[in-house]
Amino acid sequence: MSLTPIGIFDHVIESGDTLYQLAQRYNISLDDISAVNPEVDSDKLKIGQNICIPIKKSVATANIIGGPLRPQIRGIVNFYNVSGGTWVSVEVNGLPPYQPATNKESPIGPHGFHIHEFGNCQVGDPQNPFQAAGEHWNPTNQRHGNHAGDFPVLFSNKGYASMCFFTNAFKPEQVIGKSVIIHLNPDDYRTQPAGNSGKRLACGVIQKA
Ligand SMILES: [Cu+2]
Repeated sequence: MSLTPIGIFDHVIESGDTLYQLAQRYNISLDDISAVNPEVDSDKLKIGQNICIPIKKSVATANIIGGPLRPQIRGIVNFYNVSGGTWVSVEVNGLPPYQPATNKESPIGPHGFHIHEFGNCQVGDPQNPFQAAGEHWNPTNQRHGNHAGDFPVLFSNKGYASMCFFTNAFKPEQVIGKSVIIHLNPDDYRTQPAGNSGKRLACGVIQKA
């Protein structure tokens, strides 16, 4: 994969590809493709040719809302269909202030952030909320750190976090009906099964966009 500006990715033309099919596959219009590929003649596509695909409409989305441990959290996660996997964008407000680790306690932030297996954000026990979301989404039974639902931690900037990243672990349609969870503590990417990332601050059900 070659590097492209944020908001655009490369699709390498394979046998049988047409611009119409690419527009369908990536949930954009033919005009969207033409706008970023002014030189490309749709009747003369060559195998191996690079076509720019603008990232426009997400396939799946989750509205994140804080639970009883941090009610002010609000955020959105979008899942875009890109070549070879999924582009995930997240924006969150209202995260708690950072607190360094002590001998007894993990640091508060950066925040563990994952896809969990069930699309259920019922609070349940207010001291230990969002257990109904289940464990990490781990369809291929990997060790923690390599779960399909393992994401980078969220860095808070005075309560605000924004991040985009690529994963080849799933396509956006596969996570519809699951949930995203933001935790109090960082993920250590080694403790089984959930990375020791502590209580669940916020939850969002992933829905079709
Ligand atoms: Cu989690």
